Amino acid sequence: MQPASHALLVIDVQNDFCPGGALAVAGGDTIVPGINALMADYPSVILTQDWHPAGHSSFASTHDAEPMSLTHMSYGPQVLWPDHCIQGSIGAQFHADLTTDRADLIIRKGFNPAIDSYSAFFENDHTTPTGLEGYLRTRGISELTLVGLATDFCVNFSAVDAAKLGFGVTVREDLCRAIDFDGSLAAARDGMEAAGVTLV
Ligand code: VGL
Ligand code: ZN
Repeated sequence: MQPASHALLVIDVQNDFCPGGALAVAGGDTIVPGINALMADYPSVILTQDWHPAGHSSFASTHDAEPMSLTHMSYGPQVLWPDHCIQGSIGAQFHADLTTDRADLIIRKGFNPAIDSYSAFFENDHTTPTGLEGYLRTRGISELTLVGLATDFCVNFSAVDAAKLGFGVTVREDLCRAIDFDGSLAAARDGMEAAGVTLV
């Protein structure tokens, strides 16, 4: 068992990121048994849930644009995604086999209609906090292990933000799967390593 200062952060293991979902990540469902097993080693388990209102600004349909095209928001470049993880939808639910009972906290993100939120810590403006940092610090948690979907977007942004905030961060790549769009996985791995994230 890991010490009380160490938490497992499970990123966005939701139906829409699994095969058959709106933004399916290849093999996204295959990591579920391993994540469930890993929970036994951690005193604290935290889940994140991508949670967008219909008509969210990160959806291509909102802009009459092609899914996976790039646009510019006030906070910088933004990939326009297929509609996904709409609040209350089946697609937004956790994968049915994911053990959710162990979660101390479920943090939802991406609910602000005007700003996407890949990271569990900050919205994509890199300024608006989700509250997770305060939650972890007030509980004395300083070390994080990240698993989930997708390696190159929400896992990556969460891991880099956590490292910048001073948490010790390990990403279990075997328990993550990537969208790998336009070189995004290689760029994400470089960025995580540069930020001091341990990839295993
Ligand atoms: C994610 C794209 C859009 C993710 C969420 O969980 O990696 N990617 N929303
Ligand atoms: Zn999203």
